[in-house]
Amino acid sequence: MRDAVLNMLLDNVGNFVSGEDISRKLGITRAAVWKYIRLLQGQGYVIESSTKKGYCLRQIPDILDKVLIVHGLNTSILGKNIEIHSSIDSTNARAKELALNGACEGTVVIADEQVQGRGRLGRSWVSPPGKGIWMSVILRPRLSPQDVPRITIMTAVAVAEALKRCAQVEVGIKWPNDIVCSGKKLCGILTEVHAEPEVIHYAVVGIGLNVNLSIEDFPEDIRSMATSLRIERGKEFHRVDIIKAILQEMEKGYLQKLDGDGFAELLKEYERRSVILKRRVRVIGVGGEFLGCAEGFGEDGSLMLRLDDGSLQRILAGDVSIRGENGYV
Ligand code: BTX
Repeated sequence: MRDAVLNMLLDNVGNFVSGEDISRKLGITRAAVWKYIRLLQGQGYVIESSTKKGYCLRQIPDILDKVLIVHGLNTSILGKNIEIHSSIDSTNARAKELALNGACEGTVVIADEQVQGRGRLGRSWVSPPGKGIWMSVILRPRLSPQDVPRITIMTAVAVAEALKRCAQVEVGIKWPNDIVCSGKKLCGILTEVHAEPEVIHYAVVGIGLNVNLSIEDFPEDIRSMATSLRIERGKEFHRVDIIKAILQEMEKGYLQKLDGDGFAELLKEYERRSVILKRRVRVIGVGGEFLGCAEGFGEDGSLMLRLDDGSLQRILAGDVSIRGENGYV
């Protein structure tokens, strides 16, 4: 019932809704309406109340409230099932568990805090409470397993588009899985799949986006290479607005851009935003380290690297890190 009251207020943000209308529509007493209004106020919603006019939602807090995410979310798959945690080990770990147990495609797991947020290759992802988007999406793509990197590419472009729309920020993409701003890491994407040679059972796409972190929120050893929207734009953002925009952009990409002409178009967009294309980069992999010029990206999401001896090397995203010749980018 609290959610229904909130939905009515959200349908009329900035305008009064009478207590009588709410009580009639929801079939509850005026006293019960007042009880839910008090509850919402206690959760940070600024609701003006007037004995004559009723209730008016004036301000929405930056909290991960499922009602806020679902309200006006015009997707058909992504976000139809949403699980929100105040604290969790890792949203990717939880999403994988759900996917294994048959959770539907488009299930989203979001946490206010992760205590064991994970990056690639066993690295950790700093995910303090209340300040970032730590989210994982379950997909069941009909792609061949070797094309899985396309999902990371699609997600990177979707996040970039969402950030342009919601935070007026132009970000770059650093192959294979980073979103960068001012040469620093703003967001990381971790795509994990459960597949057999011919078929993908599920993919879990984890997105870690630093929204309202200040520099002190990052451990000292990554301060020189990490950033947040707040640091870049000098103001705070509502995480829910960005979550919705990401889900909408991701769904568009998922349905239209993972194969055929759609993917060719997506790759162009990816290349336009790439911060390594036509630049010399250092590739650090299990087999060692080498330098070359990033010439382009393959249909399978691999990096084409021109080595100094003139040969072209195809690098798969899985197990490498990329650095600029002299630093992170
Ligand atoms: P990555 O392996 O490319 O990056 C991890 C590295 O980035 C770390 O070793 C550290 O140097 C640096 N780093 C750690 N935390 C942050 C941060 N908050 N901002 C900037 N740099 C950082 C990137 O892996 C993929 C990260 C995905 C995170 C999401 S969050 C939701 C989901 N759940 C989960 O456990 N992981 C994903």
